[in-house]
Amino acid sequence: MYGTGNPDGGTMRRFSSVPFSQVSVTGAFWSERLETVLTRTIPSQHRQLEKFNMLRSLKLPKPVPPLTIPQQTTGFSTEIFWDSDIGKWVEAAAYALSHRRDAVIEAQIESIVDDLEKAQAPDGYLNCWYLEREPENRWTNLRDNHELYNAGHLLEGAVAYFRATGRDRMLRVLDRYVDHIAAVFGRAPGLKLGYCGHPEIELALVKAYHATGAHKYLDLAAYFVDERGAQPHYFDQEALARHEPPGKFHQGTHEYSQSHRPVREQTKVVGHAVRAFYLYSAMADLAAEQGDAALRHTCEVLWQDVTRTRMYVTGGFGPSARNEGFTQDYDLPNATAYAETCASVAMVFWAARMLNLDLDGQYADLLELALYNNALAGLSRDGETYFYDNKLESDGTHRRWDWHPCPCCTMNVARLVASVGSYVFGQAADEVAVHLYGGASTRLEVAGVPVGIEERSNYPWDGDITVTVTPERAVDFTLSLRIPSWCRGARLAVNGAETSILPERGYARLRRRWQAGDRVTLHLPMPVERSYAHPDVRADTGRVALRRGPLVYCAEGQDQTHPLHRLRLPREAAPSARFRADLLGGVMVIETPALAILTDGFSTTLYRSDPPKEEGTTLTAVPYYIWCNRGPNPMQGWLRE
Ligand code: FUB
Ligand code: ZN
Repeated sequence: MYGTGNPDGGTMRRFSSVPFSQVSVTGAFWSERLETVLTRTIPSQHRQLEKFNMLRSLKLPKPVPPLTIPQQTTGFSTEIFWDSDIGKWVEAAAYALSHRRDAVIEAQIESIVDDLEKAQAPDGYLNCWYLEREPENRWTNLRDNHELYNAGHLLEGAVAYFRATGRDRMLRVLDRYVDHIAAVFGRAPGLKLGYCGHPEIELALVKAYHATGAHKYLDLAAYFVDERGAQPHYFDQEALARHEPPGKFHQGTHEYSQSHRPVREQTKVVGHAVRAFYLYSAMADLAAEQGDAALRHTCEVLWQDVTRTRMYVTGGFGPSARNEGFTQDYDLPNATAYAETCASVAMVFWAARMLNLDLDGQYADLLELALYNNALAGLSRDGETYFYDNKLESDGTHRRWDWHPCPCCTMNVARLVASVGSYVFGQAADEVAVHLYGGASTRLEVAGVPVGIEERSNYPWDGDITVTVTPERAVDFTLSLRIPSWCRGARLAVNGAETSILPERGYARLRRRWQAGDRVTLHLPMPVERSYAHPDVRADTGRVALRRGPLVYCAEGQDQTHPLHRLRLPREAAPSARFRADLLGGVMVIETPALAILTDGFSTTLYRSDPPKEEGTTLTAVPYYIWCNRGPNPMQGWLRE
């Protein structure tokens, strides 16, 4: 029934990502994270899905059990999108199977597929919440109730499982569901002009198209993207049909779901952050598949907007808990930062797609930033606890969860790490790009010749990188190595001969006849750098962040000699980096001379006219992604200068 091709019908010249199933992750940093996710995160998540009744929700028992997740004041329970969490777990687990087959995981997925098969209605409809609790209300509230979002995640799980094992039973179930959806939504007479309040299904449909070659998936994705924001507004019509005033809903604005205007007319990144980046990912996909320059241009405009005004230094997005999303330009509070893990995972998806449209280092830079910092912080060292929101400052009360009433981030970070190899290499007809470093190898066909590419390094701890090229026979192609924008003074040599680097938009592009065993060495200096925010970011005025290479650092209270809030970093202090094998499994820490403000003379006095005394001390900073792995404690990402 299904092919495995990767149809490239679009006319827009582009790269494609080399899938992680063709990439061996060999470097210490990512091997450790990957192993943790495969051996601990994915099995423990299955236990949690069981413990919190989520797997049971697929079994549609009668009488209908009470809710596990109580309704919020709005009447909404996050249980309504449990199908999506299960779909995401299947996807992550399928990625684990692509690394190594595992009978237990396969049996767990098969059992989920059994339940989905049984639950599916004769007409193909498959949403366990509605089938069980309110069958009469299908497709009546696309704005809030995640029906198509759930379908999208199940579809992504089915595609991943099919790709990992060749088993297509789940994909067949989802294929029937997609046929049902296509018979309900669209522009033909009698169909509903709807789309989902939470974009997701769009990018899932493009994945299904890639896996099967069936154009119906792409057509439906294009319909959902193109119809979004059209007038009269579907969500308003739908509300009227439910006898509800259209403007009266929990968020009160269609910006929340990026449906406030047609997507091609959008110029500001607004609303819920995860929804935004899933939508833009699908838009970038469609731009590539359909050669749609307008859609691509919109993606570029939105990219500029978010990177210039609405992004945390850690590659986190969406400052506000109220809408889990964006507010105003430069509004980037630290202690209340939402910066949901899912949003950074979604940013990685979007950035990867932009990079395939256009080999421009700005996309890889942000992909790397979001991946190594905000997204990775979402998963603990032991792989079994999580951050949902990623603060940049804590008084010691922010803590990791072992599960969440809305566990979206848990499976999102798992599927990201399990597939991290997909973000390393990009390929065009006669060009191979290395986007990320850290130790990885692949074998692919370039200009008609099988070529092995091996990248070795101890990245992100140091920037000495060796890339070895092994074509089966000599072949001309371009090897493009990313020169990150954070790096100054990069040096490059081919077979020992130093070559000047003239990066084209962030890549050193080496065009030559490659022979087996050719070696490129790249040196990316990684001094500790200070980072200052735009002066209109009120939360960061007078503050400085520390970075080294791709990693952003933070100070945790337990590493300091004085309470963290009493430390400041003089501008002239010279920080240095030191590898600490004894700390957190081995990390590069930053140590810097600092000043501690003393309480001397304040014992019973709250205010006085003499300024407090200060004394010299050392401030220690650890990579942001690893904070809060020794219990909750105070933390600052932006240090007082
Ligand atoms: O609504 C589904 C998911 O749950 C969103 O993507 C997250 O932000 C969380 O609200
Ligand atoms: Zn999330």
